[in-house]
Amino acid sequence: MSQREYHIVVLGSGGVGKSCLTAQFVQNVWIESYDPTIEDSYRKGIMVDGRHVVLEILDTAGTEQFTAMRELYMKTGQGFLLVFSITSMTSLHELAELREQIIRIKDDMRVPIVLVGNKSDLEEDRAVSRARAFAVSQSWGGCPYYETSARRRANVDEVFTDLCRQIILKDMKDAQVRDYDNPRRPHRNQRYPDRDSGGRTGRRTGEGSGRRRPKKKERCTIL
Ligand SMILES: Nc1nc2c(ncn2[C@@H]2O[C@H](COP(=O)(O)OP(=O)(O)OP(=O)(O)O)[C@@H](O)[C@H]2O)c(=O)[nH]1
Ligand SMILES: [Mg+2]
Repeated sequence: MSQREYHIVVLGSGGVGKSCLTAQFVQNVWIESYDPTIEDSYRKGIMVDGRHVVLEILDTAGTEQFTAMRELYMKTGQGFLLVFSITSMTSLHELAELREQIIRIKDDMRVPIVLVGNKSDLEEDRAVSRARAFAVSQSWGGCPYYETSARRRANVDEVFTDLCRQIILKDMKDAQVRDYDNPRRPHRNQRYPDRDSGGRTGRRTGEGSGRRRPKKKERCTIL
């Protein structure tokens, strides 16, 4: 079974719990103290739907000063956990700009993103209603919304697994498009590999080739 490696970036304002979530997921530890992050990276292997994948997780600084660095990890990241604290409406608002920046830098509206409302154990200090956060996730193309508690280790595995699942799905769709667009590579579902004498495996276009491909525009509609 092939092993895939995916790059995940954890983003959000300072103090919302990015490092605590990451530490719980990777090391199963709870960190009570607050030590602002500069930048940390972790690796963890997990099983997702029967596949073994390795996650390379970048825990970023909430108080970001180096925009150039941010652009770099937004380019290399394949999936993003956008974290706010349910005790701070400002921390939710600040995510909108980050999301726009991700989409702009990657030039792709379909970037895998999970919206995470952390500190769900602090219900009495809640400043962001579930409905409000869910509405935001819907306005972001229906990305998943989870409430987590790093303190109680609630929904921690779920957010990373969901994001990973989205990345895998996108990877598969992108691979399909590449297969279609690269005439030198046979399509993985090609049914008649021996039909062309001389072992040609490229795309056939002419009348009577026996296999007609949909026009490019139609392919996009399917995806
Ligand atoms: N009650 C509660 N406190 C939390 C939770 N997650 C984090 N905290 C606390 O919030 C503080 C900040 O947590 P961090 O994980 O360091 O926050 P961060 O988002 O990494 O902050 P920066 O590195 O500055 O961007 C710490 O004191 C944590 O103990 C949670 O789920 N519940
Ligand atoms: Mg941190």
